[in-house]
Amino acid sequence: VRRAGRLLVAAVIVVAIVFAAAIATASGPAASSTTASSTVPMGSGTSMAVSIENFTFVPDDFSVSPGEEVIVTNHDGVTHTLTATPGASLRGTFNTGNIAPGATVSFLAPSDPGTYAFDCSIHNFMTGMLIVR
Ligand SMILES: [Cu+2]
Repeated sequence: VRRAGRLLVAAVIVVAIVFAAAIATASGPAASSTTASSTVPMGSGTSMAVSIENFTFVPDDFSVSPGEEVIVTNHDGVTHTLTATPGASLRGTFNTGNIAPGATVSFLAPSDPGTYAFDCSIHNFMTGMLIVR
């Protein structure tokens, strides 16, 4: 009877070990997927929409995350650009190039936090400020 009891205890221990291993295995993938989502670059999955209307950037002052996509749509009948002002910053630059009437162009914000002045390289009186948080 004692021997059967010891065998039962041993069997329970084995079952407990196998069960614990199964739990550890099951929680493994969940833990690694959490790690993967935290390594997604900042700004990914989000974007900032900017319009150009009546020779004005709307909004003309906005904040984005480092590397966030900025989508610029030109609603005017003439070509515009959204271009980092030359010399405004040594940390990064951006330029949509020419945006034809009705067209949409996107670019990625600089990765270094700071304030970046921009204008339309065709109409320098069109100005704005991009802030990377
Ligand atoms: Cu312009």
